[in-house]
Amino acid sequence: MKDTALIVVDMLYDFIDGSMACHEADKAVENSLQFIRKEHPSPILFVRDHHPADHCSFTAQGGPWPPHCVQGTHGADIHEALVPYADEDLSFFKGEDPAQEQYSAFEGRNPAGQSLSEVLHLLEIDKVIICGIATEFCVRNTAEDLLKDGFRVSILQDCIAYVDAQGHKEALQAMQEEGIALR
Ligand code: VGL
Ligand code: ZN
Repeated sequence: MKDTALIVVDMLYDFIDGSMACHEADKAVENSLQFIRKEHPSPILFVRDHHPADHCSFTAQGGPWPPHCVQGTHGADIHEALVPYADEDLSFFKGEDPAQEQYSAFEGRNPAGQSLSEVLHLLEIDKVIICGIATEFCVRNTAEDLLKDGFRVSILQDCIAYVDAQGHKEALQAMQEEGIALR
């Protein structure tokens, strides 16, 4: 697969079996691994929710979510089966500002301070495939930002997990209508 990148969104323990365990997360991880082993996508970029303990999206601060993906905790770690594929330079951390919600990977930065868009352009990528968690939030916002930025975007339907079944269905339908391919 040339010129095509795989983007793995928030396959982190809190979204898999932790404080925000999402529906079908185990299946999404397993199927993503199978896809990687079979198709050898390159590069693979990882998006990581990475909150300070007092983040505004947490209920104690009046936000909608339980504490999750707190920096330095197990819940913020990438699933161990995917770790061998994760490169620091290709990992984009989001939600680090305590005062800002960031669902899109476009708002994240790698350790060198580069954005996802910047790195994809440097690597001359024009097609992206997305898997990860959660369909309605980070996956959708990331996919839509990529589309707006001119990438051809597809989502691996069996490799995504979600907060709410209805929300998941509606998000997939909306994304398809916008021109995001489901495969
Ligand atoms: C997400 C809820 C809270 C996501 C992040 O990445 O989809 N959802 N924080
Ligand atoms: Zn979050």
